[in-house]
Amino acid sequence: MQNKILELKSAFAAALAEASGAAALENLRVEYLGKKGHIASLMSELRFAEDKKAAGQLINDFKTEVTEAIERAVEELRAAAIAEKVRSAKKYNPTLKMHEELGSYHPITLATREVEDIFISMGFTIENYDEIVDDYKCFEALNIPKHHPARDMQDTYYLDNGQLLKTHTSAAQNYIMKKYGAPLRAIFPGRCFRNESTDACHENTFFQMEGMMIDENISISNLIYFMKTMLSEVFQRDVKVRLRPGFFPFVEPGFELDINCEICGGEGCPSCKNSGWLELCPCGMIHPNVLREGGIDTEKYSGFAFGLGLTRLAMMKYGVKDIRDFNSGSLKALSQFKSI
Ligand code: FA5
Repeated sequence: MQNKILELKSAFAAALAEASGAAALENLRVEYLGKKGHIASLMSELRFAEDKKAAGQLINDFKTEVTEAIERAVEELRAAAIAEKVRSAKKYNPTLKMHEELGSYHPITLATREVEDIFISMGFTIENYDEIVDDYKCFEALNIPKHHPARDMQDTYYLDNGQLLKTHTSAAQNYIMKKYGAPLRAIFPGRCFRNESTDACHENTFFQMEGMMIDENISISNLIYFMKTMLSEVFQRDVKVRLRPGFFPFVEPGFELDINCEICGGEGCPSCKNSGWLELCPCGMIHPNVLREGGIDTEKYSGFAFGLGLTRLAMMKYGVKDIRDFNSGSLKALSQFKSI
């Protein structure tokens, strides 16, 4: 029995050294440890052995040896497979150019820059202003006291501390008047927020660009000149616009400047709420109360202001039918614009 075990041991060692691959190891396991394997037949021969106890011990030791050796070989095989996978995997190369395609500018950015360039060429400065403002800046400084019905048109999102997300870029008028005094020419683009339901031409988050010119002898004809220049430069062609009276507590007189819908050519479509016209750029002569609140001498100075709907301008300029596409994050829509 002892000799037989020794023979099997060296046969196993030789077979193990030869076995390459998982299938060979499994065959070896079955050959030695299986129901009809060598260990099982040694056990069945045990009853004929002279020293059953010692022989039994030897068989058990051999069984443990075989079991552990096969387990080790299987584990080595697995580790070698992983190492090979890692070795042959594509290595990260930090110098490699990862994306062939660069992004594109958002159409609002393009429209903003274009309008900015036009006003810079006419001597305006560009101002930046907060998105979170207080009630005074957004309403009271603009001649809209608490409980004024004009507030109903501009519901917004209020913070716990009483501040609010600005509803219009006019919220910076008072700050800029106080900062520069008169004379001044400034434009200030910005994101605006309104708590209202959305449709093809209304968003709850959109962009406006405010413009203000304050100097001696500023009149409505200056206002109309600047509006016309801006629109003909932006569109580079004649676009139909109409001016009609409009009410805003912070201007007197006030106007609504509408653009003929560029999507339907004025026939009426969802983009213009079937009217053929889109409110684009209300404007007017700055109300003396607002000038005074900004520290401007109303005996000497007058001025005009406008609130251009930048997002709507981008709609009309680029033929975007639904304003909600701008905030959609849809790469299909946005990647059509000029790449960086
Ligand atoms: C105002 O916000 C005034 N502050 C504009 C102004 C400035 C008047 C200076 C006089 C002097 P209004 O609420 O109409 O006005 O908005 C101005 C423009 O912003 C609109 O004509 C439109 O083009 C755009 N706009 C307004 N609400 C939305 C909205 N929900 N979604 C997209 N664009 C909007």
